[in-house]
Amino acid sequence: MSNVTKVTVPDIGGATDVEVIEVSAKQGDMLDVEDSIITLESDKASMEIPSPVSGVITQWHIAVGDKVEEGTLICEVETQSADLSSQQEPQQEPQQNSEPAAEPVSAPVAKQASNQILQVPDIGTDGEVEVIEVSVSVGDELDLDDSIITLESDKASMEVPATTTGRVTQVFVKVGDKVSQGRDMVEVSVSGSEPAAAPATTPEAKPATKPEAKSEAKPAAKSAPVANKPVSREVGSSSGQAVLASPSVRRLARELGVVIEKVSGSGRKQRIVKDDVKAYVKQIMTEGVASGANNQASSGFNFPPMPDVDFSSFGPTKSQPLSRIKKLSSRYLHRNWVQIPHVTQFDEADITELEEFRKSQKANVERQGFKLTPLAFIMKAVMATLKQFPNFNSSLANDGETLIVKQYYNIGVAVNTDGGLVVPVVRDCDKKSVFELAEELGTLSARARDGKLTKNDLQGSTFSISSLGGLGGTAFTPIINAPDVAILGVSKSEIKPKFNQGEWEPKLMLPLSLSYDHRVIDGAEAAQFVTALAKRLADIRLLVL
Ligand code: CAO
Repeated sequence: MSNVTKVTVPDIGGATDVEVIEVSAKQGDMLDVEDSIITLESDKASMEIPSPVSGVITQWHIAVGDKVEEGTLICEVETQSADLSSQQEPQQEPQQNSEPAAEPVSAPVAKQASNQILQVPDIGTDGEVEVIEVSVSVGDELDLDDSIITLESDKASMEVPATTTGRVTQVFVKVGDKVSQGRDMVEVSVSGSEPAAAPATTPEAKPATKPEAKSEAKPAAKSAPVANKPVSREVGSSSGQAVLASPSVRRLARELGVVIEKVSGSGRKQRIVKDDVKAYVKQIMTEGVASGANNQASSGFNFPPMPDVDFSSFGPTKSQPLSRIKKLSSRYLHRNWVQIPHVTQFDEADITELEEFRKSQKANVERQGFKLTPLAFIMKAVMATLKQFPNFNSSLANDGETLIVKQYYNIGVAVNTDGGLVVPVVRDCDKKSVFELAEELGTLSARARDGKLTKNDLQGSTFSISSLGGLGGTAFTPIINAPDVAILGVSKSEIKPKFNQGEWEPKLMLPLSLSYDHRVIDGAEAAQFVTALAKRLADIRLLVL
């Protein structure tokens, strides 16, 4: 026998006017118990509402953008009678849906008269939850309700807001930490002697949105509004593309008029953080200014849009999302390719002698736990050549009128990883031996492939090298890694006959491709640079000078 069950919004902590940001089902869909049907977003958290019954949806009543509260009718589901008895309970006893991971409240503990430690509040679980975003740093001025950290369990993401105003003096948590209730988050120096938000520091002061005691809430966790999927997966655009972002980030995006699906997330699992939204806006603004300044239309940059092709009309297709690294790097590669006038100078270096020496040292080096490839020698030779031609170790100031010549030598090395291309930086190459460079290169590329590079590892290059020598090819045109002004491409060495004093001799030749910014470097200078580099590589004695 079938019955129709009205599925309504369960207890969401007393919140009203909560926006529906995602609708995951429609009329005619077959639902299982706990299937997510809608996602709600309040000021402080987003939450999925799971179906309390299984059956077929006969009527759907909710749309994205609707404002709902406990009891709002979501849909009508035709259920089998067996379901009714077992599954309607969560609807019938909405108070069990307590402590939605929404609206967590910090419980500051007085440390000194004017300092407070804000701790992780009751987050509706005894287990540990991962910190996926830390939104404050030492020195930040906190306002009431400013987000301090964002937590993510397998069921929900939630922001923990400040319950006091003041200046952050210490941050005790970092991204990746696993925390539970009571863990210190930050220390805040509160101006004035009284804590600004004293009422929120006690459990009694929790907002009316959390009427139930914690002990009542826990058993109901399974049927609580935070369901079995990460709640911050949102589908808010016509593209239907899912993105991960916390409520405050989405709010910021909305305030700035940004379609959040267009932003590349730099956080874990491609989560979008506030800085990503800001960087996106900055990029749009910069492009706008640049296009205005350059008068694109009259300078031939008024491109027609890319054709919108339905490839499936020609044959079967499969869509797969770009990796996070590819999404991020594609923006910068495109910018650099379009905005920097590139020229590539090709040459070859005779590395016959260098290769003999390298092979003689290979086993010795490998015993020490790292590899000695031609690249370490190339870095050493590049470094010396940069000293000889300082313009290659510079950046063009944004006004386009000043060259900033650097007195330090940091070489960015392109590393191919499963996720895409990254360019970690080997610092102070002028102070390192070939062996030290080889060892550091090995460590950095291993960390790159394990996804363990930090932001710092990727910053501060003065020149870059992209080596495809281990893979093959005779030459290529690398894209300049701005704000560097040049990049050296290295291809696979090959034995070639070279004419020497009336004799043909077999020589191991290394192909070099130097791409340079023609606004900064003239062709003659580039030819001189590569010639000098090739000379150094051909005579390893010059490398020690
Ligand atoms: N010619 C011939 N052989 C070469 C060579 C060259 N130019 N460069 C390296 N090799 C050899 C190495 O000696 C090694 O062989 P042995 O183990 O027998 O010595 C083998 O090729 C593999 O080297 P490798 O690639 O592991 O090491 P590397 O130091 O040359 O490069 C790294 C390290 C991290 C740069 C490289 O692994 C990598 O990721 N390259 C890809 C970079 C990339 O994708 N660039 C394109 C960017 S688009 O602009």
